[in-house]
Parts: sequence; structure tokens; C-alpha cells
Amino acid sequence: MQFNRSDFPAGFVFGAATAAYQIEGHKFGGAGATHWDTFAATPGNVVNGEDGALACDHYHRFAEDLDLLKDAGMDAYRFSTSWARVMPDGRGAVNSEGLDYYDRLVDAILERGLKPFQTLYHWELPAALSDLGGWTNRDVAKWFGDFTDVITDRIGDRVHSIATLNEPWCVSFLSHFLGHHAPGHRDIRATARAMHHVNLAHGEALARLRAKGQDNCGIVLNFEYAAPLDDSDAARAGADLQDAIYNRWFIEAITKGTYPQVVLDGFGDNMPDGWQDDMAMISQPIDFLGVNYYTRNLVTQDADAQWPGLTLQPGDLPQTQMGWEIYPDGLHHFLTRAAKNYVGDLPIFVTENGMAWDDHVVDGAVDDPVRTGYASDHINAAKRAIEDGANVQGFFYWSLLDNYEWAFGYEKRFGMVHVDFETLKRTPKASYHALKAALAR
Ligand code: IFM
Repeated sequence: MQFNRSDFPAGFVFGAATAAYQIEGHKFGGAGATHWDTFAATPGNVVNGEDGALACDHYHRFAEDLDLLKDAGMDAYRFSTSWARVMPDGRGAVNSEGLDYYDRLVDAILERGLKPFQTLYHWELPAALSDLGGWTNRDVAKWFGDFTDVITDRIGDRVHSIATLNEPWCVSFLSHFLGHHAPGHRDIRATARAMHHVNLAHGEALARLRAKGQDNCGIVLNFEYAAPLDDSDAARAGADLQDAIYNRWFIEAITKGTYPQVVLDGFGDNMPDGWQDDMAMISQPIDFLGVNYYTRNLVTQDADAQWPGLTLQPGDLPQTQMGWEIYPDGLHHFLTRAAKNYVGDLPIFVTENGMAWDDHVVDGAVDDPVRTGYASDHINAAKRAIEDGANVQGFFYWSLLDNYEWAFGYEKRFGMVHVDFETLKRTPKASYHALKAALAR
């Protein structure tokens, strides 16, 4: 990789990220059903109907996985805590096996000298709460607050930082308007509600964490670069609307207590009554911002089509296995833009960045030069953002392991470590070794 650890400020954190449902093996340890289990069991939603029942069996193999992080010379592990593992019905009864598991996991992270970066929610909503409307029900904020209390009472004394939610755009728009993720709705009213309630849940969780005296609390947002497809007014308007829905809706709510008018206009009467009264709760001060970034899209709009009337396509740069265009300048853009327009000097972490490729083990090794280049170019984009004044304090590669890539099942491989899903054998890829070498320099 074209960087050395010594190019970065002292204390800069290098790590890798994962998420509970994607790696743990949800069938173990008394976890309750989630809306991803039921979504995956419904034909047509997930490639091969695959689910997270076994995944990478991190539940039993986390020690081996944490050793991989340590052996690479990384500083931190970003993981998430499954709501349904801790509270199988989402409310009420607590599963002590689930709490014990996260207790062991955090201790094992610390024993290896790694910093535990916790995310409270990375998408596996308990199915019992989905029955009650899930993210469309305003009560989800309180339910999430109660889960926050339970898990924080157990591990909050040892985690380094806590992010409330991962990628609220996916939790709401992708899952309730586009229908690509659980619960698979395509309904504008459900979307408007979910897009507000996910922010409210962040605010509620933050209030609960503050009441316990927790520091280093923030949120992880995903950003996607939206460029006009061409020089037309339609393309400019389309890129602006896409940026508002995907990027500005969440960061503006959290840091300024406002929503972009262009999206409110589209949602119209579908916003929940009295949403304005929640904005102070949503915009409480955070301690850090997590930025997830992967790609760019070129956008245009058909103003005569039903709102939002957007068409998206990748540009002509090389693409990953996901068909996502590789555009490292976008990471520099969002890091500097976040600092300039939204969070000022607050610490920013790149909490996810990485790529999928059709990797294979050949003679015991996995050669993945495209991933090495991808990671190197994006880490250098983060370095440029620091030089341009953004207070970027860390970079987490997505992901440590090949894992359950949601609607794509196990087909798309994002890991720096290959996982054979028959034997569960881990094989560090060439990119892992390249990162290790750069971190030692
Ligand atoms: O796998 C996901 C992860 O769960 C959230 N961020 C994007 C990754 C790649 O799609």
C-alpha cells in the first residue's frame, strides 16, 4: 500500500469493522428472530434465500478473528451488538447468554490491546418489533432506548466509543422506499416515518447514554457522492435531491436540527405530526462522527415522473464486484465537507470503507490487488483530508471477514480475510498482508 503508519498523526486509529448479524451466527446463544430472518425466508429477497443463521460463526471463533486484527498491527475493532441477541423480543426479557457473549467479546478485544468501537444497532431489528411496525412506529425510539440501557449497563464501562446506529439511510430509505433491505417496504408514508424515527431513536439513545455518563458517543452515517449525469438542469436538480435524501437528511438533522426542504416537499403530509418538536432531541451534541463511504453515482431526474423521479448510474471509472464505481476523491469530499459544514473540529472516523471482489483461494493464498489499491487510495484520500483541515482520527476497513452481504447473501466478498463458507476456514488475503506491512512502517 502506498502509505506508512508514520504518515499519519500519532494516535491515528487503524482498524477493521464488522456487524453482528453478518458474522456471528444468529442461531447460537438464544437470540430472537429478526426481520432479516423473515425477509430472507421470503422468496426473491436474498440471493439463494441465504440468512445469517451461521454466517462466519464469529460467536464461537471471535478469539481467532481478534488475533487476526492484532497480528495485522491494528489498533481497534468496530463491532455491533445485536438487539435480538440481548432482548429476543426487542422488549422485556433479557437473554443473559447474549449479554455474557458481548461481555466475553469486549474483554477479549481489550486483552489484545485493541480499542472496542461499539455500534448499538446494525440492522437486525427483532421480528417482534417489526410486527408492531418497526421503524414506522414512533415507540421504536423508546424501545431502542431501553435496549441501549441494558447493553450499556453490561459493557459500557469497557467500550472505547459507542455509535448509536449504523447507516440510517439504509435503515429507512433503502428498506422502506426502495424495498431492497428488510422489511422490504415500498411505501412513501412508511419511509417518511422511518426516516424521522431513526433519527429520533438516535436522540433517545444518546440521552440514555448521557444519563449514564458515557462519553465518546456518536453516530455512523453513510455518504454517497452524487454528481450530475450531464450539464442539464434536470441532472443538477437530480444530483441535489439525491444528495439531500441520502446525505443531508441525516447529518443536517443531527448537527443542525433541520431537514432539507426539498425532501420535506417530497414527503408532504406523510411526515409524522409534530416532527418539528423532536428536532432538539435529535440534534443533541455528539462526540464524534462516523463516516462510511464506498462510491459515487451519476444522477438525473425526470421532473414529470412520480417523486423523486431519480435515475442513478455509475461513472466510467473501474467498478467493484458490487458494480460500485471506485472514486476515492469522494471520501476526501465528505470528510472535508463534514468538517467545514457540520461538525467543525469534532473527531471524524472513517468507520467503513472497502470493496467486494470475486476472491478465490489458490494454493493457500488469495491475490486481491484491486482491494489493496482501493484501500490504499482511500486511506490516502483520508490523509489529504487531514492535511486540508478535517480532524480525521481513524480508518476502519470494511470488512475484516468475508460475510453475509445482506440481500446479496454470501456471494460478495468484502473481507481482507477470506472465509470458506463450507469449512469456515479463514485465509488472510494479500491486501491483509499489505495493510500489515504499511502499519509496521
Ligand atoms: O455490508 C455493508 C455493511 O453492513 C454496511 N455498510 C456497507 C457494507 C457493504 O455493503
